Amino acid sequence: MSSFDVKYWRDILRDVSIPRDHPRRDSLLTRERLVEGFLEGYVVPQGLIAHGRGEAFDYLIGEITIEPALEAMKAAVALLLISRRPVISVNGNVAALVAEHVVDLAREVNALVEVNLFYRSRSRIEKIREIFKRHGIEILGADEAYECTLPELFSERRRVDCRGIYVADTVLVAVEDGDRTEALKKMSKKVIAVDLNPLSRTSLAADITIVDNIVRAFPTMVKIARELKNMSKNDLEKIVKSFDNRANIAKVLDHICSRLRSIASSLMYESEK
Ligand code: PTJ
Repeated sequence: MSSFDVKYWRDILRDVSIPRDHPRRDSLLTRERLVEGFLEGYVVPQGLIAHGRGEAFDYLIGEITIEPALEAMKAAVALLLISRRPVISVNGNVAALVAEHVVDLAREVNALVEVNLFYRSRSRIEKIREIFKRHGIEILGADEAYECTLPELFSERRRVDCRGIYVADTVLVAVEDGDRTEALKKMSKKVIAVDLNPLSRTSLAADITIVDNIVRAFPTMVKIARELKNMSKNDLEKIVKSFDNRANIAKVLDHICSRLRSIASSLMYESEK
């Protein structure tokens, strides 16, 4: 079997441009960024599949940031601002789609950024480290001298930075499978998740779940951080305390159900005309 031909795929991508008036242009351009990350060797093929699952949920939501997601983002930013050691965890998909916004958010809330990969390899870690260096920060998780292990987690995600996730009080994870959130919770850490699937294990296990596409959620959280960062600790704590994750996920599911019901009714109405 021949090896994967990166040049072949790059040539195909270069020759096909997405028309400016294509109704799904933004979504297709997002895909292209992931494919580019794959050809660069830091997004895994499984990351492309994971994105497709996210897109399906985004389609059901209506490809917009809904009110419950905004409420969750406000609580998440407030929690990051009052945390003593907040860490934003990044993987291949996050690096490909929102690296610049992760850096902006980390600066606004004074968080560290750490690379943590399910399909861990030295070369992927170095590539992701370079991306963040280009955006002006040195990330944790790349230096094996500082490696600690999360207990009760058997995937490569157990390998974390002793100066970062291991000692963090709050960890923000995005586009991630469920195991690590559960392991972080067992260590009494607060977990914020960005996940388009409201029913995923990550979504259900996290303290604050933001059901939104990372390409919308991260820039929005940067704006919210700029608005909230001068609030008193007391007021920020009130925002966090008044947030109920289960109720918020229920509101997301209600949104999806009523949106689908209304589409179904209009299709039925048209067919009866
Ligand atoms: O880079 P690595 O090695 O750490 O691997 C990362 C992947 C994505 C392959 C790994 O974490 C994985 O397999 O994830 P899952 O189990 O497929 O879960 C990903 C979750 O993120 C799913 O619930 C998706 O619906 C959701 N998701 C996908 N794309 C987005 C998303 N949520 C928000 N924004 C997206 N763009």
